[in-house]
Amino acid sequence: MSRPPSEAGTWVVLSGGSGGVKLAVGLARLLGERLSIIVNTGDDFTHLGLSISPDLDTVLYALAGILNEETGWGRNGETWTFMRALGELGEPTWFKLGDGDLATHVDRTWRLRAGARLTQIGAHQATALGVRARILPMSDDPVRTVVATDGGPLSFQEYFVRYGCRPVVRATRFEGAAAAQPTREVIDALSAPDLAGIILGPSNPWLSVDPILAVPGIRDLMRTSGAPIVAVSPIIGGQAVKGPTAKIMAELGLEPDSRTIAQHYADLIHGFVMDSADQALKEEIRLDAVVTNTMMRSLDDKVALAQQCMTFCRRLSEQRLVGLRASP
Ligand code: GDP
Ligand code: FO1
Repeated sequence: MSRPPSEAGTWVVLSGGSGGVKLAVGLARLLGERLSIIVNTGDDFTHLGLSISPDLDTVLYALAGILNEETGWGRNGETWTFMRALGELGEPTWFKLGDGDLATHVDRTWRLRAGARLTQIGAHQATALGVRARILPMSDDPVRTVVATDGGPLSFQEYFVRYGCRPVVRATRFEGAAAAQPTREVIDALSAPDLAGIILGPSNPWLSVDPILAVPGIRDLMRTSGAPIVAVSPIIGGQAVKGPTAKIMAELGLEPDSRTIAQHYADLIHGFVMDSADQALKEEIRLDAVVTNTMMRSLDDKVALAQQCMTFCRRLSEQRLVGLRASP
């Protein structure tokens, strides 16, 4: 596969566990260790005594090239002896932990209990699996996404996995966020003097990006970084590529389209990337917008979209410099 020339400087992408991960894979191909991925930890939970961080796992496996691309979570070539034995003991089996995947959670759990920070454990696992990009949990403090549904509040994994996103969502809240702190690593990534751009991946704004932005300080760090901020729409032609984003938007009384996504981020971003299928909506977006293929099926698609986002950021930076020079 041909590799387009990468741009200078360091870059940050914000990601959940699906659309954002695909873009992160493309960016990592171009940038290696010059990329920091700030990952949602609102989906984290303790299950069977194990500390599970699903989005960190998915980013780690995807960048290490061992993600199960069919499910979009877990490792490829996985075996399930542990789950079968767990079922024989009458224990809950709704959340599936493959034998290889189990090692990630056991490693995380004992290291946390020994006093390590989630960030340090992520770095250790990334290095062990040969990942050069920096995978950064949004915080080392616990933040837990709670989904308020018609049937009452549900923890995120109950809503998402146990009940298959079927309950009607009325609101989301991020427990612990107000007291959480961004890590030193996140602060450093967002205040790097050579930061060239910040990209909000095409993740679910309400379930994956908002928890990151809810950590006090992160929005301000983004704004004061001086770097261009662009968001990629996770909605294509009024539908989510995967998962409940469009369903949740409708349940929250919002039009499930790219325009609504742009509005959601309008006070934070400088530019918006939307799919060619939504060309007709471009004029209604009150932001500088790039229309392109955002459907990432192949590695080439991921790298191409990553390159487009970087070129867009570069253009936004240059425009701002020209604007500054032109102002009296
Ligand atoms: P989650 O943590 O599993 O919910 O994953 P994310 O929040 O990172 O991503 C969910 C969103 O990814 C959904 O809204 C999808 O529409 C979007 N998505 C998945 N694949 C693609 C893709 O190839 N292109 C775009 N534009 N969005 C995608
Ligand atoms: N998603 C499922 O739909 N079913 C599962 O049994 C499941 C297990 C699982 C184990 C480890 C892990 O890291 C992720 C896992 N996921 C599973 C994915 C996951 O919980 C969700 O896709 C995310 O939280 C949303 O990003």
